[in-house]
Amino acid sequence: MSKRLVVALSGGVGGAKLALGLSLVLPADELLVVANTGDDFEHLGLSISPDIDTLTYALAGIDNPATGWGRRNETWSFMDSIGALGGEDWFRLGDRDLALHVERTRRLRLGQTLSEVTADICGRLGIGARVVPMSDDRVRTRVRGDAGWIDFQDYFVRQHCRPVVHELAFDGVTLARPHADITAALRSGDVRAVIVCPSNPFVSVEPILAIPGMRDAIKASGAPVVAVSPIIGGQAVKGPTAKMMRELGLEASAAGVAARYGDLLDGYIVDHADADGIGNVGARVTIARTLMTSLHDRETLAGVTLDAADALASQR
Ligand code: FO1
Repeated sequence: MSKRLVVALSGGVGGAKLALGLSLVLPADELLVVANTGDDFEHLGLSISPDIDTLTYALAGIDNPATGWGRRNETWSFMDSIGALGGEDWFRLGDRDLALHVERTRRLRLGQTLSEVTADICGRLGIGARVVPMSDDRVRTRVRGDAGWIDFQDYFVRQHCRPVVHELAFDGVTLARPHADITAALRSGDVRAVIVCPSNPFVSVEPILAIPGMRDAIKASGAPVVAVSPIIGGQAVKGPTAKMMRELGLEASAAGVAARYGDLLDGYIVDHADADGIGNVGARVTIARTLMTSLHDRETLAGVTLDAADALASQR
């Protein structure tokens, strides 16, 4: 039986680009995307799951290409009205995007699980690959700045990542269980590769890995684990990764991210800009263009990542 399932771990914007690339080079039934839910929060009475939605919109081809989050061809009447009423308009919910949050909130209140809602919405948007929340249990990323603990979206969006990050916490993660579809896939003996997408390692990937049993299940899968560096030339492509690393006292580099993943990685895809200083990161390094600006970039990087995994598997 040839190992054929690819399990990808992803947060929002950066990870979603590679997830889309993987979905374009793999048959739909050979890709399972594990979505971070640590960014989730309740806002305006709605249950918001930013990384799930960013992945869903990217895989459905209806994402906003300029921002990477939210939908394209959006209108903003609701936001304008909320602002005019003195409501909270710092977290931008477009009119079409809003429908998803309202409908998900309704279904969750009826007792459906986040994964059930996600699977149904992905089906309705024509997505063949599986997008599975890392857990149906509540996990919330919190950031400790100078003014104390705040929710992740307050840090990331309302305060534009300005607060100095002293500490991160994933509330609820110790009680969270990996979603059963993820553990079943990892135990199937049928996994070709586990791909760590180029999302923020701290707030997008670590919540996934911090779920008890997740790391062990990944290692027990027998599949090569290959990560794509989210840092290019010492900078994050988007978002606060490099700033966070410096504030957390870590080396803001591709090597620093690999060190953060510890002994999890078998392969590491690093951009040409970081090739010189990468050194020994405890994983086989592949140098490639990791900046994804076009669809072709996404597909090419997905191919590079899968080739690296297959090469590692062939040496096992
Ligand atoms: N990110 C922003 O920087 N500003 C926003 O107003 C914003 C709104 C938003 C709405 C829905 C959604 O699914 C994502 C949204 N994001 C916004 C992105 C989101 O905060 C981040 O992508 C993730 O939480 C980090 O990966």
